[in-house]
Amino acid sequence: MAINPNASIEVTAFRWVPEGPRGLVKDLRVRWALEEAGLDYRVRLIGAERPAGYEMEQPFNQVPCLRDGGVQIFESGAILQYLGERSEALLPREQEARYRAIQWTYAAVNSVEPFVQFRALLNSFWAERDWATPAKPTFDELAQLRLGQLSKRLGDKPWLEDRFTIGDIMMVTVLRLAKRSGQLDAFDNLTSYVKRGEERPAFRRALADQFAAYDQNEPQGEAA
Ligand SMILES: N[C@@H](CCC(=O)N[C@@H](CS)C(=O)NCC(=O)O)C(=O)O
Repeated sequence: MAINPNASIEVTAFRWVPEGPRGLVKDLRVRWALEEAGLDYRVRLIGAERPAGYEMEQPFNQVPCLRDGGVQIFESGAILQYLGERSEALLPREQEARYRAIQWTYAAVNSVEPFVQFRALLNSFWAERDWATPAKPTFDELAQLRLGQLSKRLGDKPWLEDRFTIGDIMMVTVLRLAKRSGQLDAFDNLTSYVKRGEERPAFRRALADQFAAYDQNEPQGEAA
């Protein structure tokens, strides 16, 4: 277990969320990367009432943020890249391979996640809005297009490039959201890719730790 209250690296996470988003909150990406790298870290749990000045750490008042000595960054992609620079287990050292990994983190959050995420929101937070149901086919169509292209590119490879990298951490966590909405049903190789990621011991530890926080805490002003 790499969680260590005295560690220099600190990541923010929610102390409690309702059932729906459990296992999908984006501190999971960072926890997973830290576990893969074998780096010690501590988790700062926050609630609906953000700590004073938190928006100076994360301008959108979201999780995750990372602190490591004098370094303070937000955005899970930037955080994964930072951790990749700390550990070759996450990011190859050779320049071309390094950027091939990094490109997939951008692809995951920019080319795939928007369609998958908005579709998931239409099923949850936005479900009661009168525009939610009519909007679903559009997001499904866009998600299916991107997922089909990704499926073709992955083919029968285990990972996006010739080894596991931060690109896979980002893509698998994005695809887990797609899986929840049934968007992966048509893509056997993407379903297996997600399973391969979820079977990694580091992922399992990260997920268990995220759930442990929710199980140990009660909502404090969060919408239950
Ligand atoms: N682009 C950001 C997104 C972070 C994000 O969406 N965080 C969500 C949890 S998964 C959050 O904090 N939501 C609460 C809010 O927006 O107030 C990243 O990848 O770090």
